[in-house]
Amino acid sequence: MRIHRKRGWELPESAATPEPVALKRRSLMLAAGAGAMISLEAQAQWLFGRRESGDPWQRNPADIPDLPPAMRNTRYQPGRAITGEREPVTYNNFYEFGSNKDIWPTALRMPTRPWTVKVDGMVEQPGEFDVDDLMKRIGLEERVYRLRCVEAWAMTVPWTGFQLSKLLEIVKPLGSAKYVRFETAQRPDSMVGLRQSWYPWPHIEGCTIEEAANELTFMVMGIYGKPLPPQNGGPLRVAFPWKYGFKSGKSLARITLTDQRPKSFWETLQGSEYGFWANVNPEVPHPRWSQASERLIGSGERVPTQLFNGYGEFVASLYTNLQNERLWA
Ligand SMILES: Nc1nc2c(c(=O)[nH]1)N[C@H]1C(S)=C(S)[C@@H](COP(=O)(O)O)O[C@H]1N2
Ligand SMILES: [Mo]
Repeated sequence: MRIHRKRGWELPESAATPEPVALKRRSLMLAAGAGAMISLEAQAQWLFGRRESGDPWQRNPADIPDLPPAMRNTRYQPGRAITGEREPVTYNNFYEFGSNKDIWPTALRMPTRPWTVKVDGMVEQPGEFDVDDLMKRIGLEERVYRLRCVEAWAMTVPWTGFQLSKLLEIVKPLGSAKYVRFETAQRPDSMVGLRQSWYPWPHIEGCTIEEAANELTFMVMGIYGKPLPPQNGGPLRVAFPWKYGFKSGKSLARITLTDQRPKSFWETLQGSEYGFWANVNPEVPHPRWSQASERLIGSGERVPTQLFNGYGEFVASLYTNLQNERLWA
């Protein structure tokens, strides 16, 4: 298969944090609880891995199993504070549920289990995978990634998931596969935004096979150690931390390997503003605003935008022979 991974970038196992982050968080809670007289039941809930029943932005723990503890991969350092837990799960872009940022209560009505994702097209071993089986088969890790929306806001988010390349190893892309197409599920019962028929549903996004195989491309199933809620693209979404957020398709139903460059949802809507590559670049303004700085959700602080959102060491080499392409927006 045509997947070239830069082995030289990989760190020895010993460089990763040996401690499951979820457990660490729980023992911190216990330490706090000792002083604050948190009830025994509350402490037991943390010990046994139950989600707080008071997380209104999560579906009922009875519907979705807890995530197994995942170790944080310290190879990816965000270089700024993690955004407070509440913001990333209550400030979202997910047009299938509506075009404002407050869609989380609507999105929570979408059941995310059972859920399968079809992987098809130019692969030796196509299949339809149950997401929980896939997670057990591949294993999970935590990565703290910067997230940069094209609208010039940003967050810093601990995602739990697995590298997309590991799924590609299972399905074995054919030599003819040049692109990967990501298709979001269409669930008209809960996705009320689908009624806005002027949008080109389903939501499609795409990347090259080299981008898909890059070590940064991450399939996300959790956030802050908890199952990924629907508003963030639960149960399974992709994350390209060096690209504008709109490239990261949510609640995926299908992943297709193809020799045709996928035409994305946003490109179809407004190709002059939202192109295929959409790599973050502070020096290339959006037609209607500057991309030189970004606003951090939570603190409200304005910080300079970084080329490739700060991930150039991992991805710049993907683009050296593509000078004629519109790489930035
Ligand atoms: N299916 C689908 N995926 C989507 C979107 C969408 O509207 N529909 N919005 C995108 C945009 S514009 C951004 S910035 C990110 C936001 O992800 P978050 O809500 O987890 O921060 O999701 C992306 N993925
Ligand atoms: Mo976005």
